[in-house]
Amino acid sequence: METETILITGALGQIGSELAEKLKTIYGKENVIISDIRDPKDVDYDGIYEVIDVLDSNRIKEVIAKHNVKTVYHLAALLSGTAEKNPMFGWKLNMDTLLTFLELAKDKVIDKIFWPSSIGVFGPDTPKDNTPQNTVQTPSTVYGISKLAGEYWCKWYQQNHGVDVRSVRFPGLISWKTPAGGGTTDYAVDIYYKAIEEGKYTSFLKEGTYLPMLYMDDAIDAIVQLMTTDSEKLGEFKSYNLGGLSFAPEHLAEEIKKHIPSFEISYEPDFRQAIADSWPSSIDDSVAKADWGYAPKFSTEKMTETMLDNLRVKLA
Ligand code: AKB
Repeated sequence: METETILITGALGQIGSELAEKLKTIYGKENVIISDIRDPKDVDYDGIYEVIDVLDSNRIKEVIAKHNVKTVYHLAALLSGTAEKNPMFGWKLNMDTLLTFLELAKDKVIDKIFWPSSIGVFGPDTPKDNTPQNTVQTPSTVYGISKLAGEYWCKWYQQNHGVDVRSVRFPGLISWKTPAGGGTTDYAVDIYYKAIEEGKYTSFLKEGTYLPMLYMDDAIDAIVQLMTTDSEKLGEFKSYNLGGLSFAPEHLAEEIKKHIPSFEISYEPDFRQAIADSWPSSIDDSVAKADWGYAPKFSTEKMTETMLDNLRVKLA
């Protein structure tokens, strides 16, 4: 693997904390710079940490110059639930910061960008089952609007300035190392914590709410695969649909009961129900499979076992 210096923004979040470990094993600890807004004294990380507020483009340029960064994984963002509560800040954070990195790539300061989009780009008029790569996109959330606009910006910078930017539309991501924060799919992480801590869970989405989901190991493998694929194979910019799992809260409850028979689920849907209802239930990822060999491995059964085994140790 060719050595490159990498910067990850929002690196203390759910994706970043696991991506950083993976990239360190591939590129070496000295070549992976992680950044977030947290004070360094509150950060427990084995490697190079820089404080970056991603809205401060001068600070970004300073860190990029200091470490001669060539590839950026720009993960800092507000998710669907939080952005809906704070729309102006959600728009600013999600859009301005993407444009900062696209401009830096246009000016050849950096060579390559990974930027996550989301199933949030789809909306109530989108076909719900096996949602195709190219289809109607009518997002009804600030988050979804920002991700869809971001996809078009990426395409524009690629077509007009030759920027190498790569992207996937993440479904809900499930992991045990770092809790999710502010998303509509977060129930599928919270349920495992509460199963271990309290033996019961009140879901903020109602029974029968099917959403596309993915276990974090598969998501991290997808990022690495996409970023190491020859750009000729990818062609015109697209943010790739990623499928994997599709389930509703009661299915996770059934799986958890196989390990914790007394586990109980109840339902108190909140404002996130409307967001979930506007999103797909399952995703057609045939384009990602054909273009760069996307191949998720985790089933709901294997994911549940892995989550419970690891959380039992973590929460002990
Ligand atoms: C959210 O729920 O906002 C995210 C997403 C699907 O992009 N997890």
